[in-house]
Amino acid sequence: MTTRSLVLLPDPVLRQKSKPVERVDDDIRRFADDMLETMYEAPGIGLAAIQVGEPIRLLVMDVSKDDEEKSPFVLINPEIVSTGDETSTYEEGCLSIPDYYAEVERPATVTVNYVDRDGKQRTMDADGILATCVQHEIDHLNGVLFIDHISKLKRDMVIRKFTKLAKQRGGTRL
Ligand code: K1U
Ligand code: ZN
Repeated sequence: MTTRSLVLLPDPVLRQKSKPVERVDDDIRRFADDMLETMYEAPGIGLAAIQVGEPIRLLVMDVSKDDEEKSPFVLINPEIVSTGDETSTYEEGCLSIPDYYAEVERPATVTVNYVDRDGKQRTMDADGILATCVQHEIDHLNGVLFIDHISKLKRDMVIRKFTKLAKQRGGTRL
């Protein structure tokens, strides 16, 4: 397994809409394993393929706590098929926008259809942080960032800050 470089704001790659995965084969499984390793190393609780520069509809998540057994998920071609009526607000972060956090309100429960790493069609009923995380990651597959859910004033400030940092660093890869 290998870790991959993370794509950072304001890289335009993050605004691409990712394409469906046509076939779940060994290459995709290897890529999913690299994604999990990259997420654990960061560390993070989720990661979408576009965040490592691959515009395909694949994401990984593990919201287990440090003192719990690992609980990795690989979701290929995920689709939100329903959301509950209640909302919840969570302070979100993003590995592509390091060290910036903001409260985002989203549906508290979601049902997601997806294909797993064995190519099997599955359904996930998510609540709590898992529901927040899967919505954040599916947003990434559509070129949407969590800062798109906050005020324009705050968003513009964050984009300005990361544009300046990218110029100092000489790029948008970490
Ligand atoms: O998609 C990403 O950029 C990963 C992101 C996922 C996420 C976090 C919070 C709410 C929704 C989605 C992260 O993992 S940021 C890092 C983080 O939240 C974290 C890191 C270590 C331990 C616990 C949380
Ligand atoms: Zn993110």
